Amino acid sequence: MTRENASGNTDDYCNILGLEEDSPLLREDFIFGVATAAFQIEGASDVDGRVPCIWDTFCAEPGRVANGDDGSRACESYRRWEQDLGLVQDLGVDAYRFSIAWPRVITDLHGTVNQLAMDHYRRQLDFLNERGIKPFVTLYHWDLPQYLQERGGWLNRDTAYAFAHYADVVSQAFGDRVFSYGTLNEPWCSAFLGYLYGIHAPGIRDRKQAYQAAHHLLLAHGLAVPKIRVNAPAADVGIVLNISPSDPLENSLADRNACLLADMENRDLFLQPLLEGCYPEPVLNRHPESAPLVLPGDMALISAELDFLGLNYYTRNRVGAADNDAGYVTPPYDGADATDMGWEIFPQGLTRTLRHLARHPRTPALYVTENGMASADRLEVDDQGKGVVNDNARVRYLQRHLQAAEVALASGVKLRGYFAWSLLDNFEWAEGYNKRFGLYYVDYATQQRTPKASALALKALMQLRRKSLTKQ
Ligand code: IFM
Repeated sequence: MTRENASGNTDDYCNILGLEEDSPLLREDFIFGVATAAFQIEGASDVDGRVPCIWDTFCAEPGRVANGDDGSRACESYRRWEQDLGLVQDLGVDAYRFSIAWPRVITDLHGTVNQLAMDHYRRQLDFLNERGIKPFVTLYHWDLPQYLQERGGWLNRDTAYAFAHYADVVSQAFGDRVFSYGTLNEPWCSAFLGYLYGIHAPGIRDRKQAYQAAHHLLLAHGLAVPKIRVNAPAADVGIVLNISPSDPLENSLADRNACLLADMENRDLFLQPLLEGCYPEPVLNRHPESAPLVLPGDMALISAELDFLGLNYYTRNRVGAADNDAGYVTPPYDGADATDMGWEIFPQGLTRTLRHLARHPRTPALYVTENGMASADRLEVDDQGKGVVNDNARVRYLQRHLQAAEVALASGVKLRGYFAWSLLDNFEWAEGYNKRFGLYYVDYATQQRTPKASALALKALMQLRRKSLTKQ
């Protein structure tokens, strides 16, 4: 194993992701994949009739995004899609999770469908299906069309109906070409980072608006599910949540109670409506003035049966009691084992969260739909003049989280798959292009992609799995 000088030969990486040949993660039916999102990779923000989205607007506002970066170019993946899907194929994974850009597909308030965009995504789906790679499509990964924001965005109930129309159009056209439809990616981020903390588009800071946005996002999901089921009866339908478990800053009663509050607000405000058709009472009781307007029938729609729940897992939260509006604080992590985002590396939290989810009788099959880390990767040149990126910390991160997933699976959790975030370095929202999460390094000046050690390690793991499966 020549880790110091990545040669690009996957034999050198034979099993550095550390799974034994008989690991349940290496069984044939366990799905490995990589994930991306449209706004983060596509660029081409004004090509083929795409209209602006809230992130185009947000990026144009001074001080919102690091270095004033925007998504107009990103990884140019709209144009280079064939090359990028080739990278997915080369990794040898089973699935590719990517999002469709709503502002490409539906271009105005009347619901007009843009055929050029539909053709583009159909080509991608055909490419994947022809090569036996399962397409996991996310319908909403934060790129709300600006024309809807001008009508109030997620504060306007009509946005939920507009989403259902968009989901109907996409699922009618693509049907079972899609293996799995995820309605929303991380509605917590859309509602809380967008409307409570103001660090994502549309940049608002207001708890009442955040809770209302959360309800309309969940309603959008609930309205879309039956449409997708009719149009794509063989496809799976689900939703993706980001969950970071909470641990007390100090082992005091006050901090332990603060953790309960934090988990209820950040996790249960999204999970409980989906699984039980109601919002967590303690959250509404603490913030009665912020309770969302819920109309009769909404909760039944939101809690319809799902085929899967996706978990995006990165870190845990350290939580302390506070005399503020929320009742708790989550101070930045100051330990040495942090990623480039400043997030603590805490694989045990993945096992814990999967087990927590699995305990609920209505929890459907689970996937880890995102897991990965940002690191300050450097592109180097080896003796043969070849580009190499020794992202050893990421390899170790993936290894530890795969092992944590394996522990959960072995203890009976219905975990069906694992997706690494992300295929490529890309636009990391308010952090712009500063933070690199990719398995492939992107040189943004030349748009050249270089496999990092982590890509070679995943590829080697997929080869090992194929070998052990053919032996059986
Ligand atoms: O890049 C994001 C992604 O869009 C959603 N989940 C978390 C990732 C890392 O921050």
